[in-house]
Amino acid sequence: MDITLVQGDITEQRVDAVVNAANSSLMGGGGVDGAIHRAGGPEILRECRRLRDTSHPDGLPAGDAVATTAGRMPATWVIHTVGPVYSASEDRSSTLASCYRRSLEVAEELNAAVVAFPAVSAGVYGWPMDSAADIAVRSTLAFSPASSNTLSEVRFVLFSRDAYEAFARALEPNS
Ligand code: AR6
Repeated sequence: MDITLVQGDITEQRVDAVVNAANSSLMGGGGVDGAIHRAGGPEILRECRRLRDTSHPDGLPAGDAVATTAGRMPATWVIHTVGPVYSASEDRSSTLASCYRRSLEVAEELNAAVVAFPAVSAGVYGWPMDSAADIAVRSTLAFSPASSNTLSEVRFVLFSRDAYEAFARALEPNS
């Protein structure tokens, strides 16, 4: 499984699944969540509503992940995950690591080969970028795919140059 870095807009990626940094309501929001719903169109929200009406009446807990269509985006699926809000007084790293692990598990269930992640929690949820990048890279490297695994590439798609550089630094010791 290759790990690659791209600076750009995740909604434009030709991948099997894009991961959304959603909130527990699954009803959309700002940041990458807003961009994904805008680019994918109303079909995504329709499926999110269906999930709330069936499997997730109380919403999606932080650290978990669930898939919907990607609507009009080039990708096939959106994997919605909910990052933890950053706290200086409480260590929530394991919840952030769980976002990556659970999203990759869902990607495997979908037989996805290429999955694109944004920097989960590193925007509205306030996680410092260097730490968010470190957790993203480490939890992806620690992921042990099932033997039937189809995953070939995990692509981190970073919106800003600063975010890209933070992820490049996090990857350095492993390159
Ligand atoms: N492509 C790639 N990355 C993006 C894009 C994009 N199109 N747009 C923003 N980013 P955030 P969070 C980057 O705030 O911190 C929402 O309202 C952004 O620059 O999207 O997990 C949800 O509904 C940042 O580096 O997600 C939740 O309420 C990273 O994506 C809440 O925000 C994540 O920033 C989740 O906050």
